[in-house]
Order: sequence, then structure tokens, then C-alpha cells
Amino acid sequence: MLTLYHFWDSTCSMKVRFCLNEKAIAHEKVFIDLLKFEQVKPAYLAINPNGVAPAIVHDGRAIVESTVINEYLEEVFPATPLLPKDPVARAEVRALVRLEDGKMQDAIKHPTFALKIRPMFDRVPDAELDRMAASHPQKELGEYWKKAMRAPIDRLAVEGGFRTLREGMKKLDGILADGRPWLGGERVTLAEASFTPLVDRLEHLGQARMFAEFPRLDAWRQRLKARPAFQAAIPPAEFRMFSPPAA
Ligand SMILES: N[C@@H](CCC(=O)N[C@@H](CS)C(=O)NCC(=O)O)C(=O)O
Repeated sequence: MLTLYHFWDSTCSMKVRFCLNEKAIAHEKVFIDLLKFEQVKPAYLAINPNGVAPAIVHDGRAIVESTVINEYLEEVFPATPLLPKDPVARAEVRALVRLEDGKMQDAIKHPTFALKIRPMFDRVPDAELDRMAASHPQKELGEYWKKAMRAPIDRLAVEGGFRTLREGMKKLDGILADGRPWLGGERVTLAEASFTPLVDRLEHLGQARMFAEFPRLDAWRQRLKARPAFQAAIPPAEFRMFSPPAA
């Protein structure tokens, strides 16, 4: 029995949903509403003491951290492998997974919070944000919420985020230069799981044009979007936090 605790429109949750879908792993989903701060409620903290989504519980044991969850799924459900056989190719995929987890995940957070989530909290009382920040097990995340919702928009952080994303995209585009269809070679890998949210979130931030500069990555994006696993990983319309700007 496997349960995914997730928020539909969360980048980290998308990564894990893509992996579950590609591997066709049977599971149940439990929705944790991050906008209602359910991530810091005791019931969820008992599963993920970090107070963030996602988490899985498999046969009664909890596993946290999206990248670690995907590695776990790869180990425990090897039937549809999402890592190449060749050890060097595996290492290359893992380096890409780290690029997303360590850098690009953070980079996309700034524009998301500043440009899209912030206006949703205009009417939320300061006291509620204070309460949430005080109960967040990761103090810096609680403070980030307060600052992002109330302090003047940090334009430098937003621009820096887009700059980091562009640098990452350039690197991904370069990897595809040898004509391979997927970042890890001939088959979809955990790298595609990791970068699924990048595609989805940039489109919903109205930044799909960033792909125009990188034609190989843009073609990869279209191949990725054509996969049923991608379509089932992205949020259904009713669970979107925000719509993309009109074209
Ligand atoms: N490194 C963690 C990051 C998880 C994370 O920050 N999740 C976000 C959604 S993408 C979240 O739950 N944020 C809630 C909060 O900051 O309170 C992972 O990859 O699982």
C-alpha cells in the first residue's frame, strides 16, 4: 500500500507524480492544502516533520524529500527503470536531478511566490501568517512565507531566479545536442521527472517563451508533454493555484 501526500500545484509533488505515473505504481493520493497551511498541522507533521509536500507512506513507513522518494521508487519498483544501465549515464542523470533539486527548484520559487501566490494572500490577516510561521518546523520557510506575502516584492530575487533557470535550461539544451531524445539518453529517466515541474510552472508563469531560445529543449518539452505520465502529473484545472496569463 502506497500513499502520496501532495499538493497538486506543487513542483516537488509533480516530480513524484511523474515518477509514479511512468512506473505505473498503484497508489492513493492525500491532498495537503499548502495554501491553508495544512503542511504544518500536527497530523501531517507526524508524516513529514519538515512541514513540506510531498511525502509518501509505503507499507506504513514514511519517506520524505521528492528526489529521495523518486530514488526509493526506482529501487523498490524496478520494473520500469528510470535510470540508465550504464553507471556513467546513471551518474549523469543523478547530476541533473541534483541541478533541479539544489538550484532550479529554488530559483522557480521566487517568481511563483512574488508574482502569483502573494496576491492570493492580500486578505489573509497578518496574525494568521505569524501563527503559521511560528508553527513551521523549518523557521526559514515560515519567515519566507511572511516576507514573500508582506515585504515589498524582491525584484532582484525574481530576476535572479529567472537567470538561474535560463542558465539551467542552456545546460539541458546542450545535453540534447547529440540528438538524444531524452536528457538521460534513449529513454525517459528521473531527469524528466525532475524537470516536469519546470515545464509546467514556466508555462503557467507565462514564460513558455523562454524555451524559444533553446530549440532542442523546446522539442524535448513537446515530447515530454505528449506523455500520459506528464499529463497525469500536472494539476487538473480545478487544482491550479493560478491560470497562465492570456496569450
Ligand atoms: N526539498 C524538498 C522541498 C519540499 C518543498 O519545499 N515543498 C513545497 C512545495 S513545492 C512546500 O511544501 N512548501 C510549503 C512551505 O514552504 O511551507 C523536496 O524536494 O521534497
